[in-house]
Amino acid sequence: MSNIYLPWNASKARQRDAERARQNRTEIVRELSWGRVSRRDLIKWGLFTSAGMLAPIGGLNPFVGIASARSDDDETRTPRSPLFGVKPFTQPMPRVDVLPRNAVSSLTPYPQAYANETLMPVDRLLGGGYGPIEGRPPGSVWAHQRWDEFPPGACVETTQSPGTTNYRYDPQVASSLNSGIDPAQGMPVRFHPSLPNQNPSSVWTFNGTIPPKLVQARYGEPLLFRHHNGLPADVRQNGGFGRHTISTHEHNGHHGAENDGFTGAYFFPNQFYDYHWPIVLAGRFSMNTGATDRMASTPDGGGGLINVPGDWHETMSSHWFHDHMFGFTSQNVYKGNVAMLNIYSGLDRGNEEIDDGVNLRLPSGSAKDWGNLDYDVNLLLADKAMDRDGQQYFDIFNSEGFLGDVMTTNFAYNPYFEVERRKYRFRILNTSASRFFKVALANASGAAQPIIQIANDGNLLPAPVTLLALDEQGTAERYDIVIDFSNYLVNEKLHLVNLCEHEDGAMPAKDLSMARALSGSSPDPCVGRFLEFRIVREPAKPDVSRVPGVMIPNPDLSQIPVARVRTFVFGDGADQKGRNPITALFGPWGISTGDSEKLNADYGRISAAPRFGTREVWRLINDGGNWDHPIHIHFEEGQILARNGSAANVPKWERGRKDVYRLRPDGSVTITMQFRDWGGMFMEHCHNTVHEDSAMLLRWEINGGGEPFLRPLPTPIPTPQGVTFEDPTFEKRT
Ligand SMILES: [Cu+2]
Repeated sequence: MSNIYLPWNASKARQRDAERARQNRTEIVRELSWGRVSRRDLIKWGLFTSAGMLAPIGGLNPFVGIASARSDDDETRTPRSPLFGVKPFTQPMPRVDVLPRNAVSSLTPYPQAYANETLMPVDRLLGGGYGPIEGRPPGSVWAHQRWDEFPPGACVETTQSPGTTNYRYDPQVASSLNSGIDPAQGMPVRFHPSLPNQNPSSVWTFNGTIPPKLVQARYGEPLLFRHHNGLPADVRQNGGFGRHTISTHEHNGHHGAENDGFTGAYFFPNQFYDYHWPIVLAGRFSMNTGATDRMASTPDGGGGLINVPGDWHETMSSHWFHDHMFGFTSQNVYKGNVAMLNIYSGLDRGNEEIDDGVNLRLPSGSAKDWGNLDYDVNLLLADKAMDRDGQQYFDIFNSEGFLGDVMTTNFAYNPYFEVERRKYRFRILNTSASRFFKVALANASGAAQPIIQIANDGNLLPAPVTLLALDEQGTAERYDIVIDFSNYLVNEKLHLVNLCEHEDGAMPAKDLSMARALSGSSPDPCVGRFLEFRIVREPAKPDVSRVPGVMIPNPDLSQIPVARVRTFVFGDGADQKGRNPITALFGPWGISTGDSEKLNADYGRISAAPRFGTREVWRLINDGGNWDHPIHIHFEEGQILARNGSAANVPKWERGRKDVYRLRPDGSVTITMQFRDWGGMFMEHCHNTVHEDSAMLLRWEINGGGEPFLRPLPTPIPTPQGVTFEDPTFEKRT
């Protein structure tokens, strides 16, 4: 298959045809986002074939333009996004915007264990009448687990909003560490100062602003995350994509399911949802319960440590949170519902000076007791696409995935970042809808330079790994790296380079050599240099940070029996048995549990129910060679036991804990997890968000045997006037 983007030098006629086809496709996305057609309709009309391509259609559907516009290969291609003459590396990269942590007493109304069912008038566009102010499902099942035991020690309050200029940008670092950006200047929503400002309806983000947000949290200090939905009540005020209902997933938070952002527990405009993130080590209620192990600890705010219960080998660091709205995750995340969460601990406290025998002293800074960001930089990567007017848009090329042609870091098109001549930590997150990256570091002459990978997903590795290129990085994966700029000279420039070439959204087409990626010959516009490092000065203070040879060894599971082995097969040609249009999705993609047929997502159906307190082995199998799937399992960290059946195939950088598992074409991954501490309904799905929305998702539930969790849990059916419940269905032996 040819590349989905037309080359720049395509003829005017080809560009015109492709533009017309693009507009027709965006019309489909719009109708879908407004709820005027369903995915089921699109399938019925033949818009998806089993191969996932847009197909010619008959007279049944309202999109009359499509059939005539589709005549050859160009019709599935798209015109390049206009860059209005903007050159790369001409704008500074903004550091992430830190959301303020406030006293819980600042919240009105005060948060509570059970959902707040106080009634308010509902907008007539949402059916009128009255509905609860909090969108969390009511009752005991959705009450915060162990609320009295874990009263929140801080809160973060934010509102999902249409795009607006940021007058409260707080990077928590001096301007000299933020490439000279003056946060008081006000930052409009745009990919570059010379690109058009985005319309409020084109971008929806936390507080409606850019740069992307960061929340800082620490173990032992439960956080209350109050998320307001400030999106338009009119579902059509969305710029043609994105749904105004949201559910916020703290990606691999070890929290009760009521705080996980379950795909069916979404809330409506004008409502809020209180997410309670207790931030405890896994094993909190079964290991080190007396908190006697100093390695399991958290910064006390004054240079010391407070011990916390649980297994310190489960300490996590780089998280993120994003929308998980059923069927609309790809659109909403792409639109801007994405932020990062750095979790600090005694081991990884974000202070490089404190020398207490626990602190790993990773590059960060030293002014504050914990959470210094001076030399600890969050990088959110995403490929974007713009329409003729320069407005962000979303397209269904096909159900294999969505590719943008404009590379962004922290929402900025190919920026530069000024650094000192010392070590930096970068927390790289892939927030693309479908695209994989493969990141390498090039010096001025184009030679690959060493990168030290220290973490994979939320977890510091047992030992650092030095690489000349990182592995392919799927959507939602986080790779934390250290770059030592002291190996270079002041005034030198280096670049992060993407080596991974796509032809479509299904999987990487190939990984290029550095020379090939830098040559400009790739038809994929997102290949090549995307972030420029400018070494501007010697460090302000001597660099005392370290990258220790031993970081976090894996939890020892050798004494824990395997209660059950399960198999999940990910592929196409799936069926939908569910009849409820609220809980059932349609699409080519699905998951089977072992030898059963593949099923489309139905969040009312329970496909697995591991027993509380046990350990299981899960085999994740990709049954096709023409696509890859980055599979995310919520709630519990896993260890990879084997790739394609062999432990020897597990690379060094995957020998820690993970929460996203790239299966690779025709590949399989065997993992092991324990199910501990909290209960409720969770998910397992492909994190190619287009696959996820095309029904590659299932619900699993922790079977508490009646205590302390109800079983099976009722399925929430949200409405603006309140959440109702239905009995779940089951897939054979769960
Ligand atoms: Cu997938």
